[in-house]
Amino acid sequence: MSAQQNLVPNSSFEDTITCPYHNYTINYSCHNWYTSLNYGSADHFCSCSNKDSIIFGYPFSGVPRNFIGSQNAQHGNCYAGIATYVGGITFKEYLSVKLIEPLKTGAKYYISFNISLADSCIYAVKNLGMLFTSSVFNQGSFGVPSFLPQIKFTSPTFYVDKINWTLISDSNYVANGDENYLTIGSFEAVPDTISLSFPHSFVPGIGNSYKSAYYYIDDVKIIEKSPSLIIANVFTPNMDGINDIWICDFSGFENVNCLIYNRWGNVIFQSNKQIIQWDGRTTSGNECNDGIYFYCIETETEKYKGHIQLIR
Ligand SMILES: [Ca+2]
Repeated sequence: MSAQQNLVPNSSFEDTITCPYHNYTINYSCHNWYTSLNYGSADHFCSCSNKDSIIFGYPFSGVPRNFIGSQNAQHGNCYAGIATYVGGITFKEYLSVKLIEPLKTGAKYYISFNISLADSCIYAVKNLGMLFTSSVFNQGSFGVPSFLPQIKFTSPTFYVDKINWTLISDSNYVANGDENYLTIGSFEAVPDTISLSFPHSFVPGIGNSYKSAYYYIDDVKIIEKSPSLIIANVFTPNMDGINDIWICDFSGFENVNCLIYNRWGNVIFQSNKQIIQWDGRTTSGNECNDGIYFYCIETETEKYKGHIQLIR
């Protein structure tokens, strides 16, 4: 299997040009990422941002505390943020990046990012989108662009969580092959919104920022799904040196959980290794009998289920 490379560079916003500063946009402080400068601009937040102007006693662009709320990074010390809606005016911000390589025509991709609604916001949206473009995305001078995102993420209950990070994902995107740049944001002219009462964690936002649906964003992933993973369905653990071990190579995946069940549905073996090796014994070391066993292997992007015939 080829390595499951994330095609999003600097995917957790940790690689900084300089610490984010309140007068700057993400373009000035974060490698790879950019935002259209002639309208709203995506922001960058990092825990290193201590030279910043102080708002309510905290750095404007800091982590966890910043001008619009308080949030620890989902990963590392930095994240990004965009306004998807601001009440009463036409205003949107977009977060863009050039992919490490273009997506492949016909290939299937797992796509995900994490969001958290900023604490001071009194609105939340339920639709977010991801737009792929062949050339640099430019919002132009319009608040609401006429771009149709290839992927729409819709929450049945609005994205209201201000405490935790919410994982947003799509595991079935089939590429056209002209996807060089990705842009995250709200692509509806007038998004569906819900009004929120201030929660206990309320922190004041500056200016009109609290009248917005402003989301922190962290850990953006685009990973090609493996179409041709072959998992053996028979092995012969009789110590004759031939096919004695059932091996599955999941190297490249970050998280692997393999469970093997007997025909009564009991887990008899478990592995979190990227190269799974089962020698036909239970986790406690007892030899398993001839017969059919069942595997379930879950990774961060995929789930495989099937059966294995054990022959001694
Ligand atoms: Ca991060």
